[in-house]
Formats: sequence, C-alpha cells, structure tokens
Amino acid sequence: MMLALNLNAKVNEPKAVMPVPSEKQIRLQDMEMYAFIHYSLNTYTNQEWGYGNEDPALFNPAKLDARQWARTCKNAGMKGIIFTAKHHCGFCMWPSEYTDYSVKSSPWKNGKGDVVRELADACREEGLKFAVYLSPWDRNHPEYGRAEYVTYFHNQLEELLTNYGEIFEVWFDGANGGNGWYGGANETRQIDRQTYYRWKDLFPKILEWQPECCIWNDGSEPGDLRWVGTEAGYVGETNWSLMKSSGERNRNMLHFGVENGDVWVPGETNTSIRPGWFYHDSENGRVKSLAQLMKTYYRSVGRNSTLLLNFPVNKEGLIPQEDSIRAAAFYKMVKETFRHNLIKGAKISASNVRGGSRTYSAKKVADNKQKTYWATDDSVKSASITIELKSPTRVNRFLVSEYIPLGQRVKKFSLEAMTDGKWIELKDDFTENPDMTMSTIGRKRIICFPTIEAEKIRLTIIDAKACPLISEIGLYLAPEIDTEARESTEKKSAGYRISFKKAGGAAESMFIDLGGAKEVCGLRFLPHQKNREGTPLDYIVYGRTSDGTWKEVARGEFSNIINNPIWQDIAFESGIFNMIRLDCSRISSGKRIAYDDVEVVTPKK
Ligand code: FUL
Repeated sequence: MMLALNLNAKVNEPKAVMPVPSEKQIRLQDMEMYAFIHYSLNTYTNQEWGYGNEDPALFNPAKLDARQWARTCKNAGMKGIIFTAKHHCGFCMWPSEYTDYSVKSSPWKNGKGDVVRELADACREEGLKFAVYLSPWDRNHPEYGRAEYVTYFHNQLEELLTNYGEIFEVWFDGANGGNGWYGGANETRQIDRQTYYRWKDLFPKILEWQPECCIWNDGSEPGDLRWVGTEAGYVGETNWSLMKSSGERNRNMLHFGVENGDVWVPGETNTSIRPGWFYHDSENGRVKSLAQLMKTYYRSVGRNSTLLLNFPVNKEGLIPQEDSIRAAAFYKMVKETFRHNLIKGAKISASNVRGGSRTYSAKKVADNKQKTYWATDDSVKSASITIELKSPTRVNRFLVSEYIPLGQRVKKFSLEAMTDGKWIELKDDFTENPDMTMSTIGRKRIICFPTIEAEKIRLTIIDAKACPLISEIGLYLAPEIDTEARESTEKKSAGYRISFKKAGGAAESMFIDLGGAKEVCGLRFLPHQKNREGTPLDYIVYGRTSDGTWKEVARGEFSNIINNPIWQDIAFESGIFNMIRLDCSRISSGKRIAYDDVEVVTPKK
C-alpha cells in the first residue's frame, strides 16, 4: 500500500527515548571492529596468567615490530588497537616510574624500550586509534589488596593516559583469581571489585585526562561500554545497549543488556583469533577459520555490538603470518559481502509514515545516510516496510539499523520474503534461541538466511518502546561458505578408563588408566562446556611407573579457564607410565571435577 505524502506538512521530530548514547559512544560504535593485542612475559612462559614472579630478563624479543602489528590490524579492518600495557602478572610494557617490574628491567633495548610508545606511534602512522588495557588485578605488587596498591594503579593509569596521545578506550578486566606472588607473600588476596579500586574517584579523573576516552566495564561500575559475559565471541540476540546504573548486574544483564536500563552502555564482544589470548606454540594451526570469523562477525557486529578481536604477538615480537593472512581474508570477505546493496532501485513503501511527511518516508532506509530515517506516527509502534525489488533477486543477508541517537526502540520484529508470489518467513541461521531471535535491532542487526530468490522483502516491527526509527536497510548476497564449521567432536578420551576419587590432599583426583605402559609427554583437558560447575582451577599431574610409584610431572593453574573454557595443554618431560593422575586442589564450585574430554599426549616420532 502506498501512502500519499503530505509534502507541506510541518511534522515534529520524534522525541528521544531515554537513555541515548553520547557522541563518543556513537563514535566508538561506528568503529565496529578494533583489535586487542595480548603480549607480555606470558608470551615467554607459555602462560595465560603470569603469577607475578616471572623474570623480566625473559623479555628480549629479537624482532619486535609494532608497525607490523598495526599494519596487520589495519588490513584486518580494525579501526584501532587496545594493548595489554599491564596484564595480571603486573609486568609493565612501558617504563613506569612507579615500579621496576617493567621493560626497564629487561634486556630488550638495554632497558630503554617502551612497547606502549612504539605501538601508539605505529597506530598513528597507520591512521588507527590507540587504547590501553590495564589489569586492576596485579599478582606482582606487594600491596595488592591494600589501599596503597589502588593509589599505584591510579598513578599508572595517569601515566598511560597523559603520555601517549589520544586514547579511545580503557579496558580494566574484572578477572581476579585471588592468589599470586604479591612481592613474595605467595598468598590469596580477595578484594571487593565494586569498591576496592575506587572507580568512583577514578572515572572523573579519566575524563579529565582523556575527555574522549570510553571506559570499559564488566558490571562493577557502569562506564561507556560493557563486557558481554563471554569470551567466545558472541552477544545475545536480544541486545539492548542499556544497563542499570545501580543494583545487581549479572551475566545475563551483560549478555543481553537491560530493556529498561537507565544508562546507555553498549556491548563490546571480545574474543581471540586463537584459542588463547597469549601466544602459545601449541596453538599454531588453530587460528580461527574464515567461517568461524564470519560467524563471530554476524554474532557481534550483526547483533548491535562492536567486535574486539585479539591478536597474540609471538616470541619474536610479531603477529604470526598465519593469523595476519586469515584476518585479512576475513576483512576481504566482510567487504565483499556488503559491497552491493541490492535494495538499490527497489520500490519501498511503508504501512505508516510520520505525518505523511517526505522527511520520514520509507525511502530514507535506502539513501545510504545514517542521519535520515523512516519514522512512524507517535502512536504507531507496529508497522511494516516493504521492498519491491526490480526483478527477482538472489539474497541471503538482511541488514537493518535503528537511528540510535534518539534511543533504542525495537523490541520485536519479523522478516518475510515473497518468492514465487508467496510470502515466506525468514529466520536467522545463527539463532541460539528461537524464542529470542528477531527481538532487538539497535545500531546494526544482520539476519543470515539461506539464499532465496526474492521478489519482495517485508520487515514488520511488531513491538517497540515508541515509534520505530529505521535509518538503513540492506539486502546482500554473501558468498556461500560453510559457517557451521565445527571442530571434530570425536572423543579423545574414548580409549581410556577414567575414574575419580580423593587422593592425598587434593579436593579430587582424576585417574586415567592407559591400559598398559606408554611413553607420555603431556595431558590435555577440556573443561565442561555447558556450565562452569566442577571446573578445576589448578593441577598437579603424576605418572604411575611400572613399580607402582607416582611421579610428579607438572603443576600449575588453569588460568582463565572460567571465562575461556578451551582445551588446556599441560606439557611435561616424557616418561613411561601406565596411569596418569590429575590432582585438583581448587574446583570452581562443587567437589567433583567435571570435564568434556581429556587427551594423553605421546611424543611425536
Ligand atoms: C580476561 C583475562 O583474564 C584474560 O587473560 C584476557 O586478558 C581477557 C581479555 O580478559 O578476563
């Protein structure tokens, strides 16, 4: 149905639905994709979380080249880089004046180097924005857990935010495993993450030092953008850019946002291009496939979130070639997919146009301008827009954007296509929860469906907080790739008898019977994927020799296993054993070890 347009009418601009984004939040959301770089002493100790007592002498990269990192990220479509200036181990990648536990004490450039400076400069040369990750948890600092440390933490942030030019974001990381070296105390220190770091004093200072800087948070104190509650690279299909400014903030709120939240805090989806955040030789060959990266894109940028994609730097001080080639292919695929908007030349009509005015007409969704939008009358919260293509056209992607400067509104929508004269309903291929799909839109929502030949496409807004404002619609034909690529699900542990019981001082022990003597040099452990119950946090591994004695072969912690429950690799000196035992003294919750798979590694012949 075409509506007559009321050309002369003076129609009021829709009123904002509060809260709305600040200009710097809009700028950040418009960046869409930016990179993380994880690089520290962990790179040289094969760890994900350093304990805090690692020797700075280990930091001596032969080929460190921050320009190569910046070029790689730029070729991957990243608009900026967030760098781990200090990870949980406390080692500073810049010569902080408040500690010697930094590049100052390393042989690299005779202690005169500054990785933060090199990367900040490289980013500027490549036209990228620059940002810093500063871990609040510091397993090196003797005063961690006491007030003195918080002053140190604030001072370090001041150094980073006042000496390295414009910083677009600060990333604080909520992880806190409690235990650490802490100047030799070797103990567990618990803090209250809402109050200990004095966020309320720090945030205003950040804005004095860097008025344009966005503050990341994990729910401790609402900043400018939020963690999405997982490191697996996706945000909820329902994704409100809103949070509550006070009260409880749980994982669901981070993952889906809060429909009636009172502050604008959009989601930022962070994930690594490899299984871990830091570089590990064992992860060569396990860089995310093109299909996995595209799926990550659709489930982050395509769900009203930004994508923060991590690149680990290797021991030489470079992003490995495998990663940079894959990331460049990913960006090429994104560009190719969204190059031709097939809506061009289509006839577009809407069931309602605000005041019948041309300013808000249906055509505004196809003018390629984010600032213009189709709007309905204030009283109309349910409306549809129909795109009649010039001729039947093959499509498999639908993109839609709300005009967010006036607030996020849409609660529920549906999508249909007319093929062979019949309307069919389109569903999102990537849905995790069919009850929740086609709910929010926000800044950008992309629906992926199998290729169809469409004569018409119809978007129906079923419910919204107020009159919907739709600024862009896109129809695309993406190259067909198998985005469902999965890792093999064959159980590695299938050939072993596995049993559990409490042994020695352990909370629980897992026994892996090898069914005879075998030469073994490692153990791999995949925690339970469905939930975190029973996840082991540390380990001592023993091998049983032919005379029945247990020999300790490795001990350590499964760092970051809760947020990133990937395969854990434990390598040790090879020995001949008939049974392997894994003792855990700390288990996330409950007393039983839960696992999805284990693998005993034998030396490569
Ligand atoms: C987590 C940390 O514990 C990981 O090591 C990594 O830095 C990731 C981005 O955040 O919480």
